[in-house]
Amino acid sequence: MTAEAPAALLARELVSALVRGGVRDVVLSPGSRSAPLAYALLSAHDAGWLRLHVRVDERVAAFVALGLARAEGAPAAVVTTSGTAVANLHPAVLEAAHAGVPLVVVSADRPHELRRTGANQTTEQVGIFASAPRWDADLPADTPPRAVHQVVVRALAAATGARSGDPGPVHLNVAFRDPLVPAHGWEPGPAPEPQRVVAPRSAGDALDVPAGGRTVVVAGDGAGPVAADLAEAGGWPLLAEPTSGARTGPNAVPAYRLLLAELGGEVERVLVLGRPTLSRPVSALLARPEPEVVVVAPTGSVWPDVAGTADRVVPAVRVVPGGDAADWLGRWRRAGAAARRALATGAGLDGLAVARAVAATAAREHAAGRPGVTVLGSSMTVRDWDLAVPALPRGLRLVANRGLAGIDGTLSTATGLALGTGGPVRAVVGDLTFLHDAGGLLRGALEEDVDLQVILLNDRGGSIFATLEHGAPERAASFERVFGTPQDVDVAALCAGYGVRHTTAASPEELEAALAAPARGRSVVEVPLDRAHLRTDRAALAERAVAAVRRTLTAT
Ligand SMILES: Cc1ncc(C[n+]2csc(CCOP(=O)(O)OP(=O)(O)O)c2C)c(N)n1
Ligand SMILES: [Mg+2]
Repeated sequence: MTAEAPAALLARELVSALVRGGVRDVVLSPGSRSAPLAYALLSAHDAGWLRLHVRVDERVAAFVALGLARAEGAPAAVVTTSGTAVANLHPAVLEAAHAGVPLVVVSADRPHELRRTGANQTTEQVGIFASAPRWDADLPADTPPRAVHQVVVRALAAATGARSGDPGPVHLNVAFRDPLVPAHGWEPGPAPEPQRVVAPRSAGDALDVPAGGRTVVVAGDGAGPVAADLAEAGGWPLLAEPTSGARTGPNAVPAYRLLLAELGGEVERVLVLGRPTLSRPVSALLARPEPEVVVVAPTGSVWPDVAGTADRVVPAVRVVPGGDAADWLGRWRRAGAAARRALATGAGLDGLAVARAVAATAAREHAAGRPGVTVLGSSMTVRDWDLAVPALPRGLRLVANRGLAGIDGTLSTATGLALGTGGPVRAVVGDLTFLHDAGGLLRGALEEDVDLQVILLNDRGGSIFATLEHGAPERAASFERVFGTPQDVDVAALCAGYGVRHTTAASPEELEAALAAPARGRSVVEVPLDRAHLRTDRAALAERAVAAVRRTLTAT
């Protein structure tokens, strides 16, 4: 049997996702580019999934859909072909925008490579309704099914105002590549169960989750201490990034990144708080099809779900009594402790040792009632903290610009934190991060000074790339010039020029001494590091740690 046309499969996936998301009425205007949708909608209608209405004039079709959406208080869709057809939807889209009606516009389009080529009936459909839609998306012809599902979930959440409280029109522009006719008929079977992925804001209350079970809590940037509370209440392992505000308490599992290959396959449910961005094993866990993924996002119209696997998006979770999970937490904790011990065997001063030393100092200062802020640079710094640093005291303030994870503006952000809190700030940054914002060391003669201690990990270039694909031996020839980007700046002289104190810490003892010195004014502690063998050193270290994890897990 010939394979089904990709356009037909994309159209069926889209129709299925709309039905799962609660669309019951679709108004179609005939056309060629939208043919895959026409066939799929007719089949869905015949199978009782939805009611299909057909109108020749798109302006009429859109207003009919608007009326259906108003009548039912549920999203209704209008589907058109490409070109002027789409422009004819504009009046109804504007009405929906101002009246807050969940009108779902689906416009068929040429594939991306045919746009702006003079192809027939092809114009700029993306953004054609300007700011009227609450949300829009441009789906390529080869969009995979999982992504179609994710886009439709987000589109319908925006249309109904589930998160924003602001319902209105949304626009899905979908590219279809020839052939537009299905190779075979489609018999849709029983209607898919409606899936309420995104809890409506008005529901307000928390999702009940039974304690126990093979659940883990993932706390990304900005999760807050509630993630630690949740993990403790449920008896669950807590995989908390350093800047989550939740890397605290007995459930925080150190070096969790190295445990996921061993234990990740057993996870049945993941509660995600904040925005996890740091580690590929966590991304891989979230991308797995098996575990139930619950995104706990108290605010915001956009929620983190990169893999598009979220089964529920809720404002809060309440832990209710539940079963026992056969030493689930205990295994994670023992494995984490083993990984941490193995990681600490590295000799001398490296990024991991600096992370441990600075974190210990911050914890001591916090305990002594001298709280300050610690700022972490992007790149290896924040990841080294994620790997090496144990649970921290509750309330200890760790900040990183994880919004977009830039290496820019880090010293200036730290300066702003010092000005804003009136207290001391310690910033740990890589050399390129430091040099990117060297201008941030400039203090105008009439400006207030700040207590800012910069711990500069100077490995003369961007070491993170060595740990990625780019650092593979077979790419060595291009590596240094366009990724490593070595530099030979005389940092001591640069600091002198800016009137900033400079010291060098080349050993653990020198670093301890520098950290113990009171942070008055602006100072830089330069830690010289070597990145030549980082890739192999880190791989070997991770291997030792994973071996220790395995031994621990089989022994118990
Ligand atoms: C503004 C900006 N430009 C480029 C990047 C891409 N980038 C990520 S890490 C990195 C290198 C950082 O080097 P360094 O600060 O020395 O840290 P290391 O990797 O050595 O730990 C670059 C250029 C970025 N994140 N932000
Ligand atoms: Mg560097």
